[in-house]
Amino acid sequence: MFAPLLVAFLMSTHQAAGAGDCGALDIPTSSREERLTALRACAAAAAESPLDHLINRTGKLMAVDQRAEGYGDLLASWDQAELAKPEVAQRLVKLMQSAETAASARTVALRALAAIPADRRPDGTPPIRLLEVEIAAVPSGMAYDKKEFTVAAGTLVHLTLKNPDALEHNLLICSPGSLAEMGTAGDRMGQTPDGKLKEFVPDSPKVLVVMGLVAPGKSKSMWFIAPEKPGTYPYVCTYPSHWRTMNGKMKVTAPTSATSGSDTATSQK
Ligand SMILES: [Cu+2]
Repeated sequence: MFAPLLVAFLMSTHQAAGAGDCGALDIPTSSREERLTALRACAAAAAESPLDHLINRTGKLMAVDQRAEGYGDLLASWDQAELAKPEVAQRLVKLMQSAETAASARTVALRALAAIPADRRPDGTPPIRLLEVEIAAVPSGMAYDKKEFTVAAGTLVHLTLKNPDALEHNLLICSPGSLAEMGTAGDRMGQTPDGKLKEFVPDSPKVLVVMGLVAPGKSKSMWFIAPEKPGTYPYVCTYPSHWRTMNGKMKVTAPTSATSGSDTATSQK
């Protein structure tokens, strides 16, 4: 359901780009300064403080939403003292824990909470687990260099995809058991006129995390929260015909109670 929304959103932001004021906040390529300027304009128009306005907008993000990266970058770099104010920090906890909040919004909220020193977060905020993962396309290999990685449920993951190959590649994390289904869905999109525009991301609730196409020689990073349910979640490039060899496994384990009390950060590079 989100792929058409994503395309509609991208088209609307391109149209809004010329309008100045508010639009730059939602444009994936905006710099931090451009986003901040846009946020102040949006917030003034809504008669809210910039921070309140940003948190309000975060609550309205969709499950998979390209705006989340920009919102998360802004919030995570916000003045720590403002984020740590009890009313602000509690809103972030509520956003992160609410069943009504979309996955993208929960990720933005957790990134912001991680930016607050642990001893200044609201009582009851669980310790935050952070994992850095780096995956690269193998040049001329039609494969990722990393065939699997392991993460505890609920971990905040920062994933980077490097592409030193001559072809474009994406990376989707999908529901357990759906590798072939998502791969063949990507193949079919290669035969439709708007497949490329949708970055070959199948329109399916089984697509949980989306890293859009990365051009040759480029890299992209994104944030997401590892699923709560332990299991093996395939990751795959859905550029037509790549999926059979260009895939791997994200193994989600039950969270360990050993980490209670303090944050943990690990890296799988
Ligand atoms: Cu690929």
